[in-house]
Amino acid sequence: MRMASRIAVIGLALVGFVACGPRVDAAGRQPNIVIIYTDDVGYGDLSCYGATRVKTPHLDALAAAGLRFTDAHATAATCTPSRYSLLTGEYAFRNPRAQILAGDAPALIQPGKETIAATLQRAGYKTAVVGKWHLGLGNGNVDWNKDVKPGPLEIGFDYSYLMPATNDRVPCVYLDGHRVDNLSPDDEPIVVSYHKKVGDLPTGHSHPHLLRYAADGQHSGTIINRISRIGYMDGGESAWWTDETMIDVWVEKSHAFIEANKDRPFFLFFSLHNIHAPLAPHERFVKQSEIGLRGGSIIEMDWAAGQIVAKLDELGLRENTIVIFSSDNGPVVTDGYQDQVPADLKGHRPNGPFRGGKYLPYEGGTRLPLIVSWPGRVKPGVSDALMSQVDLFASLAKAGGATVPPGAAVDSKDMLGALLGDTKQGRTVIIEQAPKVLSIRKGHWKYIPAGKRQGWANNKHSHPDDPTYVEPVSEEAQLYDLSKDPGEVDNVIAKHPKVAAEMKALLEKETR
Ligand code: NG6
Ligand code: CA
Repeated sequence: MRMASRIAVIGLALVGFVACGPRVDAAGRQPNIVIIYTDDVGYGDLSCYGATRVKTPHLDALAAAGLRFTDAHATAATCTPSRYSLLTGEYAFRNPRAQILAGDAPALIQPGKETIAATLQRAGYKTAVVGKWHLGLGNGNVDWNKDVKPGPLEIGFDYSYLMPATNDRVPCVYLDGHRVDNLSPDDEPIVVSYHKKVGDLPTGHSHPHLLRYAADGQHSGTIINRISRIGYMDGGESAWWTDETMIDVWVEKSHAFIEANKDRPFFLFFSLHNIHAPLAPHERFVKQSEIGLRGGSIIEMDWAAGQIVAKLDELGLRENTIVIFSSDNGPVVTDGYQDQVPADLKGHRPNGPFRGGKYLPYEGGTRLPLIVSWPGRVKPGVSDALMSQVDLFASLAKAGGATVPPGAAVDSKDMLGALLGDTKQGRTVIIEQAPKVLSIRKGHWKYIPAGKRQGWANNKHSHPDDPTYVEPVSEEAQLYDLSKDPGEVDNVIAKHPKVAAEMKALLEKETR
């Protein structure tokens, strides 16, 4: 064979390998996988998604070098259900316990239930979760002074360093594996209750003058770091977190995990507390914000994402690492604290062009940023494929050369082709879960069934000028044509009764 044609043949073989061969690089390695998962970040909160009042240069760079999705969804408009779906590949509405959990709730994903971490672990990955958990721990009656289990280590993670629930819930301590980190023998024992006050620590109810900002009744439990939380705790003072330095802790733990595993495939679930209330970003980020604390938390989150990418670059791992950025549910402007956020927005629209946000059945509740970067593999661009986080399980398993065991991840479809930009064809149908209502998308149609209460009540304290606020207008069924009306203002159900009937039947079939 002549040299030129031999090169052509090798070239063609390489193209074929990249397009449809195993998901390994030229050296035969499985790609590392990093999911950067944020809390309550909306579609409009990143500058690469149109924000102008706040800049997210690190995520913009990730998007410019990768794929940016415009119709990608969390499975739910709240945290625990979305996280459950992401990790198990199962729609959360199938599990009645998969609702926003208290900070002392038992483990929602019990040992034996398959997770994406376990699947990748069996395929040779080292696996870690760093950051927010909010999927329950233990089996009820957790003693926070002893081993707290089962938790992530029992369902496929080799390493975990966690905030047990949310930043607005006790216990306000870090959990390193099974143990509360930094606990001192001199500390009073940690006690946690969601039913009654325990110990003598001041609460938002009894000592409102100690607070940096006022809170609603629900968020007026124990005060830690001048912020009152949901629930009550006592003891463990050496172990209390400081909200302002939490980001540095997460980044440091993630860096250490990446460094320790740089020579083998790893999966890191980097689960940020940003930008969930209470907002307490570090002063160095607040200083950069034009739109107050919420902007500061976005800038902090962007910095943290940049730190992970920089570590991959530094170690020469970037080419062979899939980095995925997304959020667990849509944005909320007032979520328990009087932190000046509504007044500080200055025209910023956390939900971009969409209606509603967190807790709501509208697109703002689940349509979120999704960025996928894999420099060795993904061609930069923008994709309008309809995507759901429930499919990350099957897709990433495939990318990592792992096998999904039979009966696991029942709702997860292999969407790797769409995720990597080989095709613009995503799902045809997704379910969007808001508290008390399941809606359905098929192509450009969106159907919200009639219902008593469609989940609006949770943002009733919101400011009427809040762009994510939705009047609890209608208990009627709603049909929207998103191709003409992405903002879901024009209910066209009367004009399209046949489409509505089909969507209703499909919703019932898919959620049975
Ligand atoms: C709600 C809390 C809200 C927030 C949410 C969880 C009240 C009135 N509201 O119950 O403040 O903590 O739970 O947010 O308590 S999530 O992003 O983790 O789903
Ligand atoms: Ca959330």
